[in-house]
Amino acid sequence: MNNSRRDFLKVGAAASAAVVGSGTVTGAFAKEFANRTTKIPSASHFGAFYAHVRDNKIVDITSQLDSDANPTVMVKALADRNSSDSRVKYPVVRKSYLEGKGRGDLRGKEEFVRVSWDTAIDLVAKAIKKAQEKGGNEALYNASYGGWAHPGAFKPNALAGRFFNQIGGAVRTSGEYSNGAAGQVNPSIVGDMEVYSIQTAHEQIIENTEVMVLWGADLYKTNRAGYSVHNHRCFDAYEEYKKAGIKVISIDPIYTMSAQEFKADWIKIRPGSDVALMLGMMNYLYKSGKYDKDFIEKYTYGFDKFLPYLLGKEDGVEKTPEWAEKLTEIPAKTIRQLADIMISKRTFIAGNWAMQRAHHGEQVDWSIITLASMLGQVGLPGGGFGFSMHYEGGGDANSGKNTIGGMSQGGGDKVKIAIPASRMSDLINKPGETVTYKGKVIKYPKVEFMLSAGGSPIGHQPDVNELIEAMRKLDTVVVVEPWWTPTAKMADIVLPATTTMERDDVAGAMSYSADRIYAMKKIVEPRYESKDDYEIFTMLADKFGKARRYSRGRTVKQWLERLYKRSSAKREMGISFEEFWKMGVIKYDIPKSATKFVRHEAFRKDPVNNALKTETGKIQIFSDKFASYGYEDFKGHVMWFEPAEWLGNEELVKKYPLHLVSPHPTYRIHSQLDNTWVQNVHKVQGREPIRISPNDAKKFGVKDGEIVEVYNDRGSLLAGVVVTNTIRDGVVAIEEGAWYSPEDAKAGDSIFGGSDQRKVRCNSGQVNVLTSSRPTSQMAQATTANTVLVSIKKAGTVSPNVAYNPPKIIGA
Ligand SMILES: Nc1nc2c(c(=O)[nH]1)N[C@H]1C(S)=C(S)[C@@H](COP(=O)(O)OP(=O)(O)OC[C@H]3O[C@@H](n4cnc5c(=O)[nH]c(N)nc54)[C@H](O)[C@@H]3O)O[C@H]1N2
Ligand SMILES: Nc1nc2c(c(=O)[nH]1)N[C@H]1C(S)=C(S)[C@@H](COP(=O)(O)OP(=O)(O)OC[C@H]3O[C@@H](n4cnc5c(=O)[nH]c(N)nc54)[C@H](O)[C@@H]3O)O[C@H]1N2
Ligand SMILES: [Mo]
Repeated sequence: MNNSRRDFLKVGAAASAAVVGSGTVTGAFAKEFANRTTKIPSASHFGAFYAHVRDNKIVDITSQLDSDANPTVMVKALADRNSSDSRVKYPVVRKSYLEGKGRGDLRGKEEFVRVSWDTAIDLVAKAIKKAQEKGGNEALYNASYGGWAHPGAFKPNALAGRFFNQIGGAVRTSGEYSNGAAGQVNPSIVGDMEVYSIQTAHEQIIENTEVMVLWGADLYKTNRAGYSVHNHRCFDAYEEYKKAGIKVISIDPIYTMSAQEFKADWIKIRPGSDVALMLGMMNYLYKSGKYDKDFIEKYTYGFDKFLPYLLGKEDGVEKTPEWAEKLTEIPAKTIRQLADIMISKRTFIAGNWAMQRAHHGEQVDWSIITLASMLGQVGLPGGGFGFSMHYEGGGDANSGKNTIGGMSQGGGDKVKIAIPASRMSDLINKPGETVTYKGKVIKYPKVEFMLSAGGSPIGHQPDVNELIEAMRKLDTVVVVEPWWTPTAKMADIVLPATTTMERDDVAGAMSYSADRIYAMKKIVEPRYESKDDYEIFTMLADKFGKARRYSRGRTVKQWLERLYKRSSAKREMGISFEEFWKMGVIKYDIPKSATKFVRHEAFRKDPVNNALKTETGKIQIFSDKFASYGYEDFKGHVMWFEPAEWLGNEELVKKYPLHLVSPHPTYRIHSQLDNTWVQNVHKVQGREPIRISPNDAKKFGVKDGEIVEVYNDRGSLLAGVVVTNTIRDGVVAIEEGAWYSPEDAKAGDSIFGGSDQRKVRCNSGQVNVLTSSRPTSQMAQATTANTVLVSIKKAGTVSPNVAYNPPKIIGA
């Protein structure tokens, strides 16, 4: 083994150290700067950083280079965001709501009135009690999704959940937007969600992998930010992938950042057709006798029950490469070649999550697992599959130590209704109706009260026009936010939260490497009247006589110390909390043995003692349990189901000829940072870019740099054209997360106008006005944000985009 491969992590560290010490002139500037500012350590999803502060102002942000190997520009925008004009300054209440008139129909359209904290908290508590009287706790909906607000221990969604649990619970969500289809079925297929599991170590890939198939995985882009605090070390590893000469094949409608970096071969798949491609490959592998019969025999169950389908004996349609060519538009010859390369070389399939955020998304990982089983390399170093290489530095070796956890939601939830994430509009619109979910049936209760903290439903929910109309039916909507996001604008009561820069917190990182604990120290004083999420929910709990139970009488510092107690730093290394807080960061070594980790190796070595937690202990190519559910659109084995919207739908394509995908943003986390200067790097005339191929641009008569209207039956938006060869013909891409703002938002402020929600164009390019809330299937009921057809045309006259303006506030 060559040294540079083995030692790449060390090399990465040395390279960043060199940056710190370089240059005498810059050194002098740094010294002068240091004399005038205080340097305070903190951490974010974008990386660990120091804030340089003078007179309660953040004058610069620099990265903690020994914890962030390859910083991105996004971390710099955090200062701007903190002091942005789009901060929520005071508690406010929508005018008619405050006047006791309700008028939920005016949500998002009406000005707010500044009130005191007492009044605001009182009104929230009253609304909760009113809803409880009407429908019990089932009338309360805790819409605090996800935990993407920040990487600290005091996550707003956990704090909200903790509050509701103290008062008997609320309706919650189950599963995710991220991987709500695959994550719900994988455990029954391979005994683990796989989407959040430690991946085969980079070192094993570098040493052993000959072919890396990026099946929609954009490693370079989605690893720019992390759920905890991204260390960006994977980019050093990827350099070693390149040096090791790994052949990279990218199967994606976009020639992604990663494809470009790796100079990958590009398979320009039609969105939504990957399962057909895989079935074509599997059919070929079977008929040519090239597949790994021993692996199938020893490690899988039910191949014989899948074969009749693959060979067309069940439905009269054999899933040949020619059959797959028609669906995928990938030549049958290429399909065979792809299968041949993968069976003859040590091949690693890096799956993604976007493919399963699509109609019948449940089939995607299952097909990859079935294909990988036929290839027979599961559990071999550098072979098999991984569904998280693109996430949280997947491939990072694990320290084997404990970092630090977050605040728990505690017990007390008596509601027991968790609706699948992404069913939120249905929840509001369809009380009394039922929904199937993983073999069970859930009845939607009638919700009256909705609270969101630490997430942005008007950002994340598909078919956002449907959600806006649904939210207007509720009795009360409460949003806890530091910024005037479109979700805050849709509230009756907005409670201004401090940011992580305005209070103390801690973060463990990363999910897979588990080798850092960061102090997230208070950097500046809270802006205006904002309060910490913890304080806000303690105040609310107090209205129900539960403040003591909520807080256990502990201050934030006391909680942090308590959470820290369980870390290896305290338990094994004996570092006191005070020492940690003074140092600002704790680093654990990664043992050499961890770099040998190969996913599923234990199962491969001993499938009896290390049986998978599945029905048979083996990989379920067929699942009797799944078959027993009797669903129309999800059966006992992998199948090709035609998506409701895709380029293969000849009728629909006449009206809406382009497939729209909405990848995760390169310069944001979802909607976060959309209100900062860093967006100038990519926005076009202040709107979200739409990527389109040169052929399509010509066909639709649109030019690079101009604003166009993108539309379908669900809505329309304005986006800025980027003509590029890096997207396949027939496909356009708009990244998710632009702040919704209808074109008729009043000039001077940004209160939504628009009597007909579906007709008003979104002026900033929020892609979810176009996506559909159709579920993946009766099984997982997950989001299908990538199953969308649209058309585009010239925009005509446009007005300024006021998405980032606060609304009009009376008395402020
Ligand atoms: N079309 C389309 N839609 C998608 C997706 C897609 O691929 N395509 N992806 C989906 C996926 S996978 C996800 S995970 C979701 C993400 O959806 P969200 O989780 O809603 O995304 P964020 O915009 O990160 O929301 C975090 C919110 O927390 C707020 N916040 C930050 N700090 C604090 C704090 O200290 N206190 C409080 N109270 N709030 C704070 C931020 O301002 C922001 O509004 O989007 C989903 N939506
Ligand atoms: N910078 C940044 N990083 C992030 C996030 C962020 O907001 N910003 N969000 C984080 C979160 S919450 C999540 S869930 C993950 C998301 O991780 P992913 O879901 O994997 O990421 P996406 O960017 O949505 O999609 C990746 C690729 O899938 C391709 N794709 C779309 N449809 C198809 C299809 O039908 N077939 C194939 N083969 N490819 C398709 C897209 O073109 C895109 O290039 O990213 C995480 N990382
Ligand atoms: Mo996600």
